[in-house]
Amino acid sequence: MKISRLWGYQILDSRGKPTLAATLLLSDGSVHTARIPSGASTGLHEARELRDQDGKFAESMYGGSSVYQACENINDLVTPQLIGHHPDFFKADQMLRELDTSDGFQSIGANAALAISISVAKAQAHAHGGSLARLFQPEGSLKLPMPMVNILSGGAHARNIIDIQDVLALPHGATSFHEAMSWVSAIREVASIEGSKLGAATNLTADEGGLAIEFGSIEAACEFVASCISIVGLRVGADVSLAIDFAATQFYQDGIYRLAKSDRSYTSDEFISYIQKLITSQPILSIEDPFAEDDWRSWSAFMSDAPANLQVIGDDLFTTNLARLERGIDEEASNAILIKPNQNGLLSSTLEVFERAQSAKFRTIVSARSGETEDSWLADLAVGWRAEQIKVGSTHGSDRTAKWNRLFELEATETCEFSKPF
Ligand code: 2PG
Ligand code: MG
Repeated sequence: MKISRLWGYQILDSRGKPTLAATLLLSDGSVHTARIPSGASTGLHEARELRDQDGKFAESMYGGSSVYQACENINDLVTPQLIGHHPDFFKADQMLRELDTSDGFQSIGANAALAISISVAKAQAHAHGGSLARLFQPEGSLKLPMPMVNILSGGAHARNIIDIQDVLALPHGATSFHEAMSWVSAIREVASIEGSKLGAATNLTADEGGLAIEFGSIEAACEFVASCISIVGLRVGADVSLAIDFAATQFYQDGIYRLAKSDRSYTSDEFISYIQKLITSQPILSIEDPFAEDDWRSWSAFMSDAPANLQVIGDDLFTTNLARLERGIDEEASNAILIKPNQNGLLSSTLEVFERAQSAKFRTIVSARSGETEDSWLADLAVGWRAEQIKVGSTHGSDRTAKWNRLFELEATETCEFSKPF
């Protein structure tokens, strides 16, 4: 089977913002589309998402956020090189690297690059007669990741209504994927009812389908979610624990961590002590980006004294970049990594980062972005790569359920085990 046609074009994401899709037509008439997500709390070291801030498309109705140039890069530069070839994402990625030798796809755009990578991989899976998950793991039982599910949103995803970005539920006591989802779904519904009692407009959701309920402190937000876990009849800490994404780069400036809602400011050393207290006073099993993306010293200092069972995830710290991960391994900056393909730009090099993390015994959490689409390739990657965990936001919003529902589908139709990382 060969590639007959390939189009790059602009679509809308879950925030109503332009993003990019690529549709590939194979010689057997099958069609393979990849839709690309986009972050809000983006890391400084991510590959470049090309938007039309200047150039000939800057005057479009989207006010500089359109991706027409990235689409044109696909249609004019990439498509002619792929037509007539068998779909092979490693080879396509190699061609993209040669086409744009800059760091992070400054020229063609990482959004354009990833759309090619994923659409070619989807077509390749079809040519092999199976799903994208089975492209990576052709035989044997598949492993479904432990879900990490957003209950409360703050930070850049909910007008800073809480100082941190997410309070998530981690159903580590569940014995199957569907049981884990039934637990977090119940917690999300109870949180909505309890939130209304506090006077919050719980019909309005945040960027990832989570609740945007105002809390004056991180502790109050944690206590609220812990109480919701109890209300549904689950054991806090034994069945379900909390995971926090601080997204601390967002509130760090000139050496100071400033929590505006709590009206507190901390130096790096003070913030290390603050986090140490928080994880002992709250049922927290996982923390993400507790320190800013370039505050390496604080990460290592915190890790040298962290409880052995605490998961410490680097997201903006690593930006799914191999060199940054190597530094993190050397400096023992964390023990887990968030894997976001669009931070990297290519499927093959995202896989390389993933495998390096596994070989260093880092936990792996495959993650969606806050701006998402109805595409579900991320779920297939998580399963095909045997990631331990997955984070795609809340249980609300079809941009989110597209991924959960793909995992339900795999659970129902394939022989699967369930990841138990804790
Ligand atoms: C994160 C992600 C997803 P964004 O920080 O982990 O929750 O957010 O896509 O806005 O970077
Ligand atoms: Mg994050």
